[in-house]
Amino acid sequence: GPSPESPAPVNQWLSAHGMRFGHFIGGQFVAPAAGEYFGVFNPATEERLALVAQGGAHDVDQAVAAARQALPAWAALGGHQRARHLYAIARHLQKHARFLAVLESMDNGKTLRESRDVDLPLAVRHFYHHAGWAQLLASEFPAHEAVGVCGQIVPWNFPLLMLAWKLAPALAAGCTVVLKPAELTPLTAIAFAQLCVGVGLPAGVVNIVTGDGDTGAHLVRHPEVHKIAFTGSTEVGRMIRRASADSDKKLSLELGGKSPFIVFDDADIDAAVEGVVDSIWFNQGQVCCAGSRILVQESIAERFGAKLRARMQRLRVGDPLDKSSDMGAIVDGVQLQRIGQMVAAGRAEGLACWQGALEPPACGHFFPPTFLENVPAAHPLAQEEIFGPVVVSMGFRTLDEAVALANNSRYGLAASVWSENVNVCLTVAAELLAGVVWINGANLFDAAAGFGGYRESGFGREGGREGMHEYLVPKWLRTASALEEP
Ligand code: TXE
Repeated sequence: GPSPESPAPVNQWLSAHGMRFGHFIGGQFVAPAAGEYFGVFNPATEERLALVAQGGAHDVDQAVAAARQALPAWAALGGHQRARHLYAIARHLQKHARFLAVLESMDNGKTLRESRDVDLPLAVRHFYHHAGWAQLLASEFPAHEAVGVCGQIVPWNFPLLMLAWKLAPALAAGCTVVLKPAELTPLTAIAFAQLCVGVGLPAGVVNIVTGDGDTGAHLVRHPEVHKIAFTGSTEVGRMIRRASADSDKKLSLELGGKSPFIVFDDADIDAAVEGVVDSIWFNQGQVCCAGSRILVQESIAERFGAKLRARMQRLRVGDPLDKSSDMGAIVDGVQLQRIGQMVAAGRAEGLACWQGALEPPACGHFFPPTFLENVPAAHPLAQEEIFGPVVVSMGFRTLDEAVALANNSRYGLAASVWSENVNVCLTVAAELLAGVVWINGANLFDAAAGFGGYRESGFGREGGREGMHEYLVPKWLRTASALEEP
């Protein structure tokens, strides 16, 4: 088979920076005020990759000050000039795509096949798409202005892609940004900061402050930040709502999910089984819109289960840089333990549990593809986000029962419907409480489509026209005119 991708270019880059990185503020890398750093590890090897600055209140203040200073000129530049910057960013991401994909896989544990074929192309596409919105701003959003300085907080599951989802619309709208990457995976954001220097983005337009939840909390509380965009856990999303309730901040939250994957008896079963692979074993299941709850019509449940179990056995879990790996590592030991505990609890209760092969690796945080069959609808495994490669299934008889089961969740991010009958698909889609419904497919993303949730999956949309609204404020402008007087 193909030989594993070499980590050498990434190791050279890390060494060239003494394996230590400061914050990116006002166009420069600066040491953290308190002098504190934290370790960032490769989840597949458990090696320490680098030390990264722990952001404190002073660092956040400096970054917000830089973003404020850069705001008037960036907003005044106009959509056409800003579009040139967004195109330049997109081109440079493409130029460095291979390096960034390897860096992402080493930092996060996702397979290189995914970082190379999914994360990087989608991130690039997001900047190209939003360069288009920057150019159309004057005609499509004539009476709007940029919301101002934005604080953006991203999770560890798609570090660079979530950065792109946050930055591209903000920059297109004319906002300046302080972005905080997740503490587990800050390295592609740091590489992105270097890229901003390389393309000549004006200093202070993008600032990156690394750190943990406390760093994020400083950003959320900062009085000069006009908007917070957050992707992460529902718990932290709630804390952010509370922390910003007595401010004038605009807020968008993209939170957890327990998305249903509904298979009717007339579905193409083989295609649906492949759909499950894309749905829950993509990115080790660490996907907010993962189809983690299979609802399968009872008449085909047994056949479907057998095919799924057979397919699971063929998934290869291993070195993320090996192009023949289907699944890589879980992001860290804490997440691995959480996933293991939830599955063990289900097993102990006697739930049927199937797992794919996993050759015990010498080190690293790996978990096999896992399928728990016939899980009761109210069971924690069927209600709580596991955020790992674990799917549960349950049976249904009628279309109405499928809809009721699908909507029996505190979440409402995504849903997937499998049937060869278009009427069934459209009827079900109309009744699902979900921000996106995929028909005979799963995890299909489009920079032009607003992505976001119902219910406790959050509010606000990222992508497309709806996403632009999150970074713009409408302003009605009129001049008193004698002609209009009665
Ligand atoms: O998320 P957190 P964690 C879910 C998933 C996972 C669980 C825990 O179920 O198992 O969350 O993951 C920053 N104020 N998702 O702990 O803590 C934090 O530093 C401001 C779903 O990693 O929500 C990071 O940058 N910011 C999800 C970001 O928030 C704070 C993706 C997300 O971290 C903060 C990730 C605070 N008080 C996890 N506390 C999805 N929907 O995609 C933390 N942060």
